[in-house]
Amino acid sequence: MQDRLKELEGEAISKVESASSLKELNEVRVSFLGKKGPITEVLKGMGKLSAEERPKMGALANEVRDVISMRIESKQQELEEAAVNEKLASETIDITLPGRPVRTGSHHPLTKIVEELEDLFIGMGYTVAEGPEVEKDYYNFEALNLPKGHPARDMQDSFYITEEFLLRTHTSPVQARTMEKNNGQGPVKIICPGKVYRRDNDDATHSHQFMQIEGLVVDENIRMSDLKGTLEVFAKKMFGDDREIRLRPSFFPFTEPSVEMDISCKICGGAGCSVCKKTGWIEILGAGMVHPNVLEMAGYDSKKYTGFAFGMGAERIAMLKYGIDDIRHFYTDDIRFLTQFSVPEE
Ligand code: FA5
Repeated sequence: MQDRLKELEGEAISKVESASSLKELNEVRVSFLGKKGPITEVLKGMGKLSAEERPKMGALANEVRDVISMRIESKQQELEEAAVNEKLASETIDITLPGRPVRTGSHHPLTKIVEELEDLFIGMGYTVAEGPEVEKDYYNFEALNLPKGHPARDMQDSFYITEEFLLRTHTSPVQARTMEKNNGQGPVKIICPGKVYRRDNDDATHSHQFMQIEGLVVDENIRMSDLKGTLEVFAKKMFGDDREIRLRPSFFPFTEPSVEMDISCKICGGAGCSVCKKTGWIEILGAGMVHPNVLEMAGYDSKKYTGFAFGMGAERIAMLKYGIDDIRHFYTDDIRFLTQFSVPEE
C-alpha cells in the first residue's frame, strides 16, 4: 500500500508539472484527489491492515494528499501568473511610436472671402445685416422699383414658391427691409452677405445658387464720389494696391445712375489677355445711387436723403483673388480643392 501511495504521488506530480492550462490542472486535481480518485481507492483497503499499520498508512496517505495539493497550488499560481503576463504582453503599447495625425478641417474658401469682406467693411464703419432667403416678391422686386410686369424682372430669372414668395434673386431686398425698419429716419450703413438663387444654367461662371454681398449707405449728402472712393478702397484692399478700377454706365431699376465696376486684369496688367477677353478689365460688381423711388417707398424723404448701393458675387471675387477657373469647384466638395485653402488660422 505504501509503495502504491508513493507511486501515485510520483504520477500526480508529473501530471501536475506537465499541465499546460488551468483547465488541465483542475482535471488532474479531480482525478487524483477526488472522492473517486485512486488515493481514496487505496485507503479503502486499510481495513485489511493491522491496528499498528493503519494509523501509519493513514498519515502517509494524508502526507501524499498534502504534497499533491501543494504542487497543484504552486502550479496554479505559476499558470495564473503566466496568463497575466501573456495578456500584458499582448496589450503593450509602444509609446515611442509617432501618433496618428488628426486631420483638421478648414474654413471653406467662400466663408473666408465673406469674412474678409465683412472685416474690410466693418473697418469702414458698416454693420452686417441679414434677411430671409425665402423672400416676398414685394421686397425682392417691388420695393426696389420693379413693379409686377416690369421687363427688368427678366434680368434675374427666379424660383417662385407661390405668387407672393420666391427664393431671393439678390441680397438687395435686405436694403429695402433695413430702410423700412428705420422709418425713413437717420443714416444707414450696412453690408448684407447671403445666399441667392437664380434659374441660371450652371457653367464655369454661373451657379443657380451663389453668394452675394450687398452694400448700402444712406445719409444726407451722399454722393457718387463717395461710392467711387469706397469701391476703390475695397478693390485695393482685396486685390492689391496696383489694381485700378473703372466705372461703366449700366442699368439697375433700383439705382440711378447705375454703374458696373471693372478691375484691371492682374494677369496681363491691363494689356489684354484671354482671362480679361483682351480688354484689360474684369467686371466684378454692380452699383449706383439709390433710386429716389426706392428711398420714398421705404419712407425716406428723397429730397433730404441720398444713398449709394453696390452688390457683388462672392464666388466671382474669390475666383479672381485665388485664380479659380470654375465656380462649380465651390459646390462639389472636392477635398483636393478645399485643402488648398487650409492655411492655419492666425
Ligand atoms: C444684382 O444682383 C444687383 N442686385 C446688384 C446691385 C446692388 C446693383 C446694388 C446696384 C446696386 P447682378 O445681377 O449683376 O446685380 O449680380 C451681381 C453680381 O452677382 C454679378 O456681378 C456677379 O458677380 C454675380 N452673379 C450674378 N449672377 C450669377 C450667377 N448665376 N452665378 C454666380 N454669380 C453671379
